[in-house]
Amino acid sequence: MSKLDNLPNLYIGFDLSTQQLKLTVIEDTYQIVFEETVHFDKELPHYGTLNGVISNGETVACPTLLWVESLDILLQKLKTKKFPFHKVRIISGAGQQHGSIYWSHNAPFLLSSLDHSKPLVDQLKNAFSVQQSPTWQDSSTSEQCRELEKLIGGAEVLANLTGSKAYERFTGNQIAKLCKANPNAFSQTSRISLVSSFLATLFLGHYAPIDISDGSGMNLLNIHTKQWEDKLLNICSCGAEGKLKEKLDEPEIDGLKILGNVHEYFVKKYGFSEDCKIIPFTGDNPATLISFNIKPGNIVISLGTSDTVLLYTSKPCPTSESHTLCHPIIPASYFSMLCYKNGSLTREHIRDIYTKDVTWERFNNGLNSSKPIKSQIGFYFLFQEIVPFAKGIYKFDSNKLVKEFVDENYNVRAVIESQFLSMKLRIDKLLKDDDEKKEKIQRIIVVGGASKNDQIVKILADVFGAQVWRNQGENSASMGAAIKARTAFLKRECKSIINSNYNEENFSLVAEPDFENTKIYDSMIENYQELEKLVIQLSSTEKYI
Ligand code: ADP
Ligand code: XUL
Repeated sequence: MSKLDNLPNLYIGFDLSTQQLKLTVIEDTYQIVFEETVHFDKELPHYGTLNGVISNGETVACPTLLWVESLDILLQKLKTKKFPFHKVRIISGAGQQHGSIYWSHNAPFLLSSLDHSKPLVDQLKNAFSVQQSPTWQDSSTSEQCRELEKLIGGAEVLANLTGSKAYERFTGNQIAKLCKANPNAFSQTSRISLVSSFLATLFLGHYAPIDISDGSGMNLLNIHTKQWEDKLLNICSCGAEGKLKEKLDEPEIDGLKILGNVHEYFVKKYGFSEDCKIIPFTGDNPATLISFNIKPGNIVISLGTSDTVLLYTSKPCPTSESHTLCHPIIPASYFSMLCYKNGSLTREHIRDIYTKDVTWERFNNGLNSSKPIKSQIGFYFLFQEIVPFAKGIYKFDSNKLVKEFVDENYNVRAVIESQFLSMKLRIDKLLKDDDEKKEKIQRIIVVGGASKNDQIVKILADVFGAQVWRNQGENSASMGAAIKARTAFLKRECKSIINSNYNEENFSLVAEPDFENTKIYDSMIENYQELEKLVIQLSSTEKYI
């Protein structure tokens, strides 16, 4: 830790993501000085998770105590490495979006009286009214979604109000399911947190508010007034609107607000300063947005467990396929997002079937030794996809549904191309509707686990006909959270809060497009769109699953 000895101030950003808890530490000039992770399946095997979750059909959840325990494990790793906790000025964090945590009526007492001589997990056993937290991969609430859209006047009305039509993973629909299926658990709940505000709560030792950016992923927040919408609370709580409002408390509109000091537990156990501050935690996608300070003409594509696309928008522009979210730190700003459930886990699945030694190297050999073939298109919805709402694996050769491509190795290329064609199709639609963004995409910034793969990233450049860039650091969400912490510190000192991390030197060009390939992809996109419509139909009849 000697490199940290001369630094006066440190800022921590966490990311409680699907498969890991990650931490990024930066110093005053926004340079990353330390990173650490805890991998759930590997380091907490006693919870029995696979890829960070427990799935039961369409229901996908994570034992809440796993997340609690992972925090002590992560901080213990830092302690072992003699991390200078006392230099941390502000902590912020990010979390996988939409997941919900249900605190019991005992929780406020248990949280405030945490004893540093015992692990968090032993002390918070009775702090939850629901033991498994639904996560963003859950798709079990279609019934609640249709009901919500019906009662509010349609999907478009809901999208205009909340930034999104009804989605299975959005927290309002998860709460509606709980109210119906387990009213007892609902009444035993004193507070509902998102994953982000849950982690902030642990650090504060009292409930942290839901920030408006992560709160935009609930189908409950009016993104214009930035308040909970009573009609939606009513529908999602089986009529117990007032009770739900109490359990959610006011959303926090100031993403840089000091919520309080770190709880004594962390001071005594790890050596944080008593004066270390906690600010609101936000969703992983809003935090990623912060870390890149996106301008018009730039988009961020995250290739993690989920694949997401983030676009700057000057005004809210809800569509039936994208999400509009409030900006996490700039008041009156918004951003647009696309989210795909079939990201890295689906790529891994195809890798494991079609490469003999199950490595990314072998997968990349498959990419290198093939070229785009206009007539071969695949759709790989191993999990219930969000955009489009479809499930199953479908392959087409010259527009005919086939069991397998002539060369089965083509699947490796097709799974990558198909995802990027889908993104391109939808981004073009979003850009067409926004005056400020009519200009062409100039730069794509890639982040997330699969962004390390140069061959995958090369196909991205070809599909979009644009340069692809990467920046320093592994984890953009925890980095964004750390920048948020640093920004809050500057704000306290009344200094400029311009994000000075957005520094060209931090970025490197990783792929240039080959325009010959771009022409082929451009010529495929119309056909792709038609075949996708067919796939949606086939998927709804479940004929080919
Ligand atoms: P999370 O969404 O949980 O934050 P990450 O962004 O760290 O996760 O992404 C994890 C995923 O990254 C893994 O599931 C793995 O499939 C993928 N990944 C890691 N390295 C590579 C690689 N070289 N090529 C393709 N995918 C990779
Ligand atoms: C976004 C979404 C995912 C999670 C993954 O809507 O569901 O990107 O945030 O962590």
